[in-house]
Amino acid sequence: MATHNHHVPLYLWLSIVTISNLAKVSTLAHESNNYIIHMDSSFMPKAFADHHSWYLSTVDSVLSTSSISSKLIYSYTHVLNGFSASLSVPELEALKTSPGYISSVRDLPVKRDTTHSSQFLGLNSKTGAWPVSNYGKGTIIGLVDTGVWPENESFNDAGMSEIPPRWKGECESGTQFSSSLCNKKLIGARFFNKGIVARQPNVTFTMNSTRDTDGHGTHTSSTAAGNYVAGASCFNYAPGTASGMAPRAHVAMYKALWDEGALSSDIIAAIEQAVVDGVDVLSLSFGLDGVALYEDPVAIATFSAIEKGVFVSTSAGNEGPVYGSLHNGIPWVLTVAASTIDRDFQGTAHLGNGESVTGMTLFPGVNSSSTPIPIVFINACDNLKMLNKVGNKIVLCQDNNSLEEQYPTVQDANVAGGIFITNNTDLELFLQSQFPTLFLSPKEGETIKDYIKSNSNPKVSLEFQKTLLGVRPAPTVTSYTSRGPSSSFPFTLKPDITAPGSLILAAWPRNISVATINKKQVLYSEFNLLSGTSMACPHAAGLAALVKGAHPEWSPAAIRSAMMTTSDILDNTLSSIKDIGDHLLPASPLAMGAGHVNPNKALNPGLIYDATIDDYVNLLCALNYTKEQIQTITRSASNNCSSPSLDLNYPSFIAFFNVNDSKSGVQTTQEFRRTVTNVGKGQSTYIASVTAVKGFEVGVVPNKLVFRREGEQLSFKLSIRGRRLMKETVAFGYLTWVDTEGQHVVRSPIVATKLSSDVVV
Ligand SMILES: *[C@@H]1O[C@H](CO)[C@@H](O)[C@H](O)[C@H]1NC(C)=O
Ligand SMILES: *[C@@H]1O[C@H](CO)[C@@H](O)[C@H](O)[C@H]1NC(C)=O
Ligand SMILES: *[C@@H]1O[C@H](CO)[C@@H](O)[C@H](O)[C@H]1NC(C)=O
Ligand SMILES: *[C@@H]1O[C@H](CO)[C@@H](O)[C@H](O)[C@H]1NC(C)=O
Ligand SMILES: *[C@@H]1O[C@H](CO)[C@@H](O)[C@H](O)[C@H]1NC(C)=O
Ligand SMILES: *[C@@H]1O[C@H](CO)[C@@H](O)[C@H](O)[C@H]1NC(C)=O
Ligand SMILES: *[C@@H]1O[C@H](CO)[C@@H](O)[C@H](O)[C@H]1NC(C)=O
Ligand SMILES: *[C@@H]1O[C@H](CO)[C@@H](O)[C@H](O)[C@H]1NC(C)=O
Ligand SMILES: CC(=O)N[C@H]1CO[C@H](CO)[C@@H](O)[C@@H]1O
Ligand SMILES: CC(=O)N[C@H]1CO[C@H](CO)[C@@H](O)[C@@H]1O
Repeated sequence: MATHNHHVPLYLWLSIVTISNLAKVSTLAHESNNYIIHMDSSFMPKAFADHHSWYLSTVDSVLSTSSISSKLIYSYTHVLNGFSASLSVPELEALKTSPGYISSVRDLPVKRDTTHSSQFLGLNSKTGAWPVSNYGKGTIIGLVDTGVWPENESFNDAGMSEIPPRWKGECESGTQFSSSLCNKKLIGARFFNKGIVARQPNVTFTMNSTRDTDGHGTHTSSTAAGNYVAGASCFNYAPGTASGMAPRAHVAMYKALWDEGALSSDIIAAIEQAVVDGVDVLSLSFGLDGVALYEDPVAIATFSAIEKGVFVSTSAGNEGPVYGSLHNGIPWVLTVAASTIDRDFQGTAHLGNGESVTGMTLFPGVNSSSTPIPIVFINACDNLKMLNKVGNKIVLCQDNNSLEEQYPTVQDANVAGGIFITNNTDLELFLQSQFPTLFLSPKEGETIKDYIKSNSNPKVSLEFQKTLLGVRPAPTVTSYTSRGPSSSFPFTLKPDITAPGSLILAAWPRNISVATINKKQVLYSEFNLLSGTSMACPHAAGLAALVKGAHPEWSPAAIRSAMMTTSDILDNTLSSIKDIGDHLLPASPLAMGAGHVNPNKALNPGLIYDATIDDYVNLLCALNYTKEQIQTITRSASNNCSSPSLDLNYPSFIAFFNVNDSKSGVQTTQEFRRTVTNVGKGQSTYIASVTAVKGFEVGVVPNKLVFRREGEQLSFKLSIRGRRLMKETVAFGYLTWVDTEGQHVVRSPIVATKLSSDVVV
């Protein structure tokens, strides 16, 4: 894990590596495993001073005689009622008969999934979200991640306000991490690994402290709230002044993702501590695939966080472009997809005849010598033996849909470099190369092929490290970003929104290598370019901190609604945002949610779709969860299930038309009820407008909302009518409320789909 293979894309690498041997689970009765135990606190006998001593005694009472000490890992009291413990199967069985026991789940491993992205999002110092929110001044963003490299300039505290007096966090010291490393920017640093120790008693940690030995957490935390750093770049690519989305917000790091693994028990402890410490926003760039809400540590711990007013941003995952691949499809959090920004990284090949061609590259090396090198056209570069006979020349390779094979073959070969002619749309997988390379479009490819054909001794010289801004079209939805519907709760449309995720420049630990060139020359950098929904999530977290800074009284659901309904569905060519994972067709809301986040508009949404904790309880009731399953999430034994409803007051709509039976051609109508709150100025009138959903009739009643005062709430009903089994897989359109003065456009996506609406249990 400490060294990384650079032709494996980083975002894939980040998600594969962490599923270490912790995932292997023994079934032998005498062997212990970690469990998370949910308890009903009303059963606590009065003799106990606190929950911790009750849990300790509960665990001790079931331990077999061979156990020498208590195996309690963590007691939880703020986001979960219960504890984690290392238990054998007979011990767990005995525990199930203890007073107050509700349920238990095995401790599951989780998956991990700038200079310029702020400008691309329209952030500037003159108007909008930055000046209005005072750059996030006074808000606190907490991240559960791989730790932080505190010395990096992104965490300097020049210009920062004092630490808010309400802050209860700490800067814990540990291996190569002294508590004096915190300052007014990095205000908290804590680490959680007792779950890993319980699972692997002999484990040795690379760094038993909050110091980042991976880079992921340094990158995500500086993306959310890094301070200004002039002259940032990654080997001269993406040069400029780097800053996070909320450059004046404070950062607190909770390290629970380790080189040695990442377990739910540690993550719940980290989220609990963040809530107790007083963070305003949480950024969680990881998730668990295919688990029910009542077993998902993110769903469970964030429910209480939301209840306490903490906004939670999560990553959708990097398993796209297949439908239903999304994680963190949790109705009370923000689920963020990843898109590109308007920036390309380029290099140029100067041909011997004076012409030149330009392609994409992130090769970090510079060739000071401009001596031209011989070039030879190979066609498909997939034969290592043949390439090795070429000698010190540049090979020109024609991609015939086998770039995944050709690229590593050229890397292993003894050639001077490789130029690929390709249509591949996922080039972020290949750009950070170990050898000099360019990726040319078929058109540029023809120029260089013609040159080679018409010349007896063709030569080129290569030039790297060019950054092109204003690339069109942008944003585009990436193919790797995971798609909805959510298998844990398909009835709210997920993801919610898309944010910059591809080739994002942010801070990096100076001791962790960024690239290897010439087969063994290891390179370091204070900044690195990474891709993934892991990068999109902290963008949204930082922007949510700006909205919260401007509207401290808004609930997490109101902030989410403001971000969703004001997001953009058009790219910088003013046509629909395209999906790289779907032949560059207009991106569906199952890929990008409501649209691309627009922080300046999010400050002034006009209307919001709010939701309360009771609404989320009604939704859990409607899922037919047992009383115990609901209690694991809400922590309350008396959930009011008198009005169950799957129809959450959400700023988006998803309807399933997937009934495949003898009446599948019959028309049916599905209805949604929504209530909007006027957060604009007092009197205003909104008119509904619907863009067509192919094959469906969409109705809105009433289609006019007349508000007399600020804070007033009005309701409407949206109906979608079509065949019980629709013909296409996905159809979509939009409901837009537009005020008559043209000040506000409040847009919600509408999806009809015949994909499965089965819920994971
Ligand atoms: C890590 O550090 C903490 C406190 O600094 C200590 O309690 C714990 O035993 C250490 N863990 C390991 C595995 O060294
Ligand atoms: C842990 O280390 C001890 C002592 O070195 C050894 O006896 C034991 O087998 C090890 N346990 C595991 C699970 O590797
Ligand atoms: C690449 O695009 C060109 C032009 O659109 C097309 O002719 C060619 O078949 C494509 N090649 C591949 C490998 O997809
Ligand atoms: C690409 O071309 C090479 C050589 O012509 C051939 O061996 C290979 O099967 C082709 N690959 C694909 C994916 O078409
Ligand atoms: C970083 O690398 C330097 C030089 O190799 C070394 O002295 C220092 O201890 C390292 N720091 C950490 C925190 O690993
Ligand atoms: C819950 O149970 C009711 C009654 O059996 C059923 O109609 C409904 O479809 C179930 N809901 C879900 C989400 O499975
Ligand atoms: C449950 O909620 C309904 C309204 O949704 C309310 O009328 C009722 O009083 C509540 N019951 C309890 C026990 O709180
Ligand atoms: C409907 O179900 C039948 C039988 O399971 C299956 O063969 C068919 O493909 C399904 N049709 C659609 C449109 O899903
Ligand atoms: C210890 C460490 O990594 N410090 C570096 C953080 O970044 C600044 C500026 O990029 C460097 O000057 C430090 O050396
Ligand atoms: C791609 C390229 O131009 N590579 C050259 C860089 O410089 C070294 C040393 O002069 C050459 O060996 C490479 O071929």
